[in-house]
Amino acid sequence: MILKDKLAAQIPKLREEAKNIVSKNGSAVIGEVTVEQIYGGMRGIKGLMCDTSEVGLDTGLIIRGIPILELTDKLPEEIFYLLLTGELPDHEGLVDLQNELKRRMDVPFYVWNVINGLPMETHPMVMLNTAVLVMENESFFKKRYEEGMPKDHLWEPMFWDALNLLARIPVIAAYIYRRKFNKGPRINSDFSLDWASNYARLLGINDPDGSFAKLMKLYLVLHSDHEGGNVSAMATQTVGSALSDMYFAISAGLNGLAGPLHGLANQECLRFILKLRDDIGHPPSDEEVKNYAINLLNNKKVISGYGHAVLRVTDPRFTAFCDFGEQVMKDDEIFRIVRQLYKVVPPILTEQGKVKDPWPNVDAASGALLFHYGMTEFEYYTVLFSVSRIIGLAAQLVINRAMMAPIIRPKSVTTKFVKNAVTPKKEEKKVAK
Ligand code: HAX
Repeated sequence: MILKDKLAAQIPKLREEAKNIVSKNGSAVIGEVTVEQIYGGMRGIKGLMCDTSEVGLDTGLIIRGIPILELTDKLPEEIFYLLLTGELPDHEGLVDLQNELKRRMDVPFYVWNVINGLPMETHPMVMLNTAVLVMENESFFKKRYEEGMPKDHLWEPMFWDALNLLARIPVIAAYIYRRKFNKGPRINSDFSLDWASNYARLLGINDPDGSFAKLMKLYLVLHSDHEGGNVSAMATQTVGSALSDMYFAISAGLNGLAGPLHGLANQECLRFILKLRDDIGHPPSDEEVKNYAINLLNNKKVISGYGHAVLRVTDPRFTAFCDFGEQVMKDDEIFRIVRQLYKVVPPILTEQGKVKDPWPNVDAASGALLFHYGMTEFEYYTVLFSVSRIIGLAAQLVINRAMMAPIIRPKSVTTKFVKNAVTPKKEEKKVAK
């Protein structure tokens, strides 16, 4: 397979490069850790390797050197290829990858049984994660590891696990949507379609002009990766570093993505916009939106969709969604509120002075666009995010095994240790006098 051969050809050079960097500069200091960082979720500590993408404070997501706004016309499959190899595929490479995914789309029957056995009240993220975990018995990685495959080859079964999971995940996710929200029976795949367009078809959303499929392509590209330190990426890579297989590792990441400060924020964000609309009771003026936001902050609530642990500018992914909205649904009432919030919230958060990033993140716009197409079940939105993010999580897992990355095991410290570390020693006290 073209993608796998390309990766196989790159790996020896990458390993050599990493080995040289460490042997020549192993003790070089590239950062320091402050007490504030230890107590503050390790924010800003440089302690993880991730070459698939980076998130600059003032640039947002850059995938393998290409800003995300230059990738909005690409297919998610192309992004997977790019994440793994650092290059976009040519036509042959893309078709080869698409054919591999199509060959692997069949979902084992027991997955349907397991999903069907869950209570209807189950959150769609639990359905998705259960389906991922239950397929663990099929892991090539696990089988090869148990057979004693040497460490330097283990990336290969991880790669095949990634393809299987990527191929199946839209089929499973679409079924979850249809079952959970009584949308009718499962729809069959159309093998002539690309990965995202087929997912759009399987969801069964009415799409006479094909713009919902376009939104799906954009959505699945924009959420695909966000470097290595976010909750889902770090959870996935930590679990993977114990040589747990792809299914265990991705499942760990999805559990993190299901948190309201991370992937669940898109559900919370639309809930917030709909409540704003209902509470105000008519199409709101900018002033009314502003007062509503101020009132929320006064009541110690967060404004969903605003702020970011790393970014300090408007998230370019928000910009990409807004551009799409401007073209397709300029006068939609919910999309209008998204634009009003963008106008009034950043100055309020800036004035409040507490928030480090007063700008919108990716979740501030995505839900409004989905809502426009009648996908009003916002509990499902994090599943969409997951389908996309699995592209990046899987690529990172393959690369980390290719690089034979060691088990992740940072050192924790106690309060006593911190107190001792910040108390001047006797000699220092004397000098200070
Ligand atoms: N509204 C109100 N207050 C906010 C805020 C917001 N949107 N964003 C941050 N703050 C507050 C924090 O709660 C914190 O308050 P305390 O000191 O009282 O605890 C203070 O401002 C400083 O926080 P920060 O350093 O600026 O932000 P963090 O790195 O701690 O947190 C979050 C980043 C994204 C979690 C945060 O901005 C937030 O809760 N935003 C709203 C939820 C959201 O949109 N999440 C989606 C993020 C994107 C993502 O990962 N998607 O998957």
